[in-house]
Amino acid sequence: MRDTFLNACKGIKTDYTPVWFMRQAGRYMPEYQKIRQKYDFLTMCKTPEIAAEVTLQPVKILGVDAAILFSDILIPLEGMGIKIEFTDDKGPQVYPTIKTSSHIKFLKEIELDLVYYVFQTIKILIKELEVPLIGFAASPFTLATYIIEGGSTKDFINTKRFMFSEPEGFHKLMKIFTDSTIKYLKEQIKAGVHVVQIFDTWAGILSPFDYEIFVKPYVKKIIDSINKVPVIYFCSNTSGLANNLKDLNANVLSIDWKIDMKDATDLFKYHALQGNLDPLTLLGTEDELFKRVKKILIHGRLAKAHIFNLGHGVNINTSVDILKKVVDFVHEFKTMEV
Ligand code: 1CP
Repeated sequence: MRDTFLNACKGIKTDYTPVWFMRQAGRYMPEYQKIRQKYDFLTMCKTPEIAAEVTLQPVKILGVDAAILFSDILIPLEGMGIKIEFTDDKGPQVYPTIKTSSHIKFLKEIELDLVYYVFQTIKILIKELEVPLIGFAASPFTLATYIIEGGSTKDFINTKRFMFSEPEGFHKLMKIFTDSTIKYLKEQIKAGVHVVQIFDTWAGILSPFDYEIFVKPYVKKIIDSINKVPVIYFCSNTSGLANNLKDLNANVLSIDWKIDMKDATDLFKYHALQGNLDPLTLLGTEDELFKRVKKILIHGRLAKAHIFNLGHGVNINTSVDILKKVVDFVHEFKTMEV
């Protein structure tokens, strides 16, 4: 197996910078669209042969250094008594919603048998892959936003109302998600994933004060209970939360583009860093794009170890050819003059 990515996760300096992209499997890719026209998204996630095939697409087409399990952060809810649906217009829909403490009874700790297809997909993949496989879960807070709001949101009003009016109930919810997430990730590791990533996509909507109270203790518990494989923690608003993230025990911090890579290497000396290209630079000219890619790579050399990635997922309008050029550029950069 090509182990450059795995070494970087362990904080070992590598002879070239490994690269993969968050949301590297998805609708920007014609090969994905071809399968997606035949099946809805949830069917794709629940059919191990299809999920495995889609996981492999970016590895084969782009030549990235890691694969990420094709699934979704909301999938574990299916094992917790909650129904999920993905609609083309409104995005994910979740029900019943949990808007107050009195609704917590709808949620039960995860039953792994109900999401067996996730572990089957992993077992297929580890036989076929020549690069490491990343498993994942959402942080309890990010997952909670979907179950409280009933889907995607822009303002998080219900989430914050719950949090600030019934903090004890909110903590109870976080605890259920934390215990289930640990079980879920450990089962992915047992099935064979080489690394796990925790997605905290929405933690950045909180003040650092509230991050400390409502997010960090639970993320910390998850990270500290995973000791067989490296852990990557992705959190939006890295710059605003920098002081809060510093002492997390994750092997890798995945950072967004709102912090300069050089500043990040000063702040996070003991973590390997992953990131941090603005995904929408991929929609601009190659000249503008590669100026930024190069700058990130140069500063990434100052990190304990660096994995090139975006600061968030690939946008649907991105060209496959451009992504492939970025992969080649990152791989060849070691020999370039700076
Ligand atoms: O219609 C389609 O084809 C489905 C689009 C799609 C895909 C391809 C969704 C719906 N999810 C996924 C796959 C997915 N989601 C992966 C695996 C593929 C890969 O990375 O290559 C992963 C890791 C996720 C994780 C995920 N899902 C996150 C965290 C990462 C991030 O982007 O911040 C979040 C927030 C979701 C929720 C989600 N899934 C899908 C949608 C439309 C949404 C809503 C996003 C929102 O609320 O704005």
